[in-house]
Amino acid sequence: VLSQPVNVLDNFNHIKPCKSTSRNFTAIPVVDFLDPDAKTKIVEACKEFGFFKVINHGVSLEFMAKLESEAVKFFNSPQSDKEKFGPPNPFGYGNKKIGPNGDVGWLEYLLFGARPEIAKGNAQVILPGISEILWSLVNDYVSAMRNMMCEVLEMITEELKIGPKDVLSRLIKDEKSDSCFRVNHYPPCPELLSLSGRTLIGFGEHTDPHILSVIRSNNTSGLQICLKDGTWVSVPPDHSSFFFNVGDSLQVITNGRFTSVKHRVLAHSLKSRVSMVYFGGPPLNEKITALSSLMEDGEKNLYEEFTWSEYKKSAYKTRLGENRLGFFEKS
Ligand code: GA4
Repeated sequence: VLSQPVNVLDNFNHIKPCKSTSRNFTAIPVVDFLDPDAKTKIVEACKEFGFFKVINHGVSLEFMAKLESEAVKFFNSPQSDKEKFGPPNPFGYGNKKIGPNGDVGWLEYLLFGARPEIAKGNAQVILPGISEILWSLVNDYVSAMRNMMCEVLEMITEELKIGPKDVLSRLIKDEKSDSCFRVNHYPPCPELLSLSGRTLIGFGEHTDPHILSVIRSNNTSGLQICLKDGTWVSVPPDHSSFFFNVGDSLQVITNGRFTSVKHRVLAHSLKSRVSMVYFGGPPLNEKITALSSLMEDGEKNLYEEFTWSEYKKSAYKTRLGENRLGFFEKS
């Protein structure tokens, strides 16, 4: 069992001693896209963990590495150049500050808007002024992530037998889909070496507000997920695989069958971690509510109906670790 990490940015010079043990959790569900039972495994994983890893996904490591190295170039550029893209409102470059309400983490990042543009068959990435090459790689990467996420959503639909194949994937495919993309850089923190047993928060615990998120990182550890019993477990890094997170919206759409997974990232003492995350979101005016085709006789909605725009507005008023769905739970 992992103990509570200390947020070094708040009190680096007077960290209270805290024992910290970590264990590598080996039972993270792995879904092989070539496995005929992939659908079943995805749904089981979404129910139990809200999290799974995908292998044999068909996206080349070379392609992922290219974007990673272009992102690293950006993060290695002079601070004053990076700051030209910040602070994020909501897109742009951010350093240590997360969101508008005082959250901090040991990271810097780029946030992009990522709307699909079906006609052109690519993603339309919004961050004016960013280098052509980075822009183009992000566009291609976002398209690949959107396609993969649609595949996953269609497998879920089939497995749950909840009507037309695209009942969920259409939300992400929609031209107005409010998706976004983030590249995170967690610098190493060598001070941690002399503070044995202490941990430093890279990105504080939270759930994602969206439908689904898909994350890929380099081979540096740090990502942890919270199990249903409240235990935090480390996710062994794997630069060639993708990790899917169930977001709050999918928890609502499945009326609580799927779990929006709480996760966080801890900083590493010696290695930097680079991660890229695509967040699949619906159009702003889309009503987020339990799918009627999934409800059993007499089953009640766990949540008040809201639009994605209302949920986002509410989310941006919260601190990272807050239970954002709590405001919409029916009493
Ligand atoms: C969490 C998931 C995504 O990274 C994100 C985050 C957003 C931000 O970094 O600006 C938020 C956070 C995230 C949820 C609550 C609000 C908004 C920071 C914050 C405190 C881009 C998103 O959509 O919601």
